[in-house]
Amino acid sequence: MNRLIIPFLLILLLASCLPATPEATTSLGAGIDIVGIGDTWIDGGCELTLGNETYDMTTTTTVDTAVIGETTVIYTHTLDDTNYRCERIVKVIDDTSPTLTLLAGLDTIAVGDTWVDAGVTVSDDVTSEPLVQVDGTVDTTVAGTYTVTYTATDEAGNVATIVRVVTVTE
Ligand SMILES: [Ca+2]
Repeated sequence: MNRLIIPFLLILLLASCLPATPEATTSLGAGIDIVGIGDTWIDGGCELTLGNETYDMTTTTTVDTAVIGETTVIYTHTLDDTNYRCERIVKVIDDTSPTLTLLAGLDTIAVGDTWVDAGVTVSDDVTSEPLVQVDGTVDTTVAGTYTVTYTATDEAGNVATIVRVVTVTE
């Protein structure tokens, strides 16, 4: 009987002496993960927690904020021959509206004269030719004040508007 119990107790004793493997967790630090093109990306880093110890993970990924797109930043840390990994996605977006400028025109006319829309110039930091929509009509047969609204939209959906005031006099 004892011959069986003693090895069993020995095994129990040995098992309780083995160090428990601590649970590994990684946590992303707060950072700015959506950044406007040309702006600075602030890396919040990633921390590895192993039991009661924390380690700063490192990365060799670079984020090019001059280019629209998505980058997966990979953080790693090697400890006791184990490689730990953590990642975050950084998006570089166009968050700037196009710039609209009114071109000078003859915007005060007499009833019966012809009004010619001088138009606008438009530019954008990313979209080469943003779409420009023109709203508003000028009735040159009726005296009054009219507005013409130009709306420019870049490929990212950023919108800018500018208004031209046209006066038709008696
Ligand atoms: Ca833009």
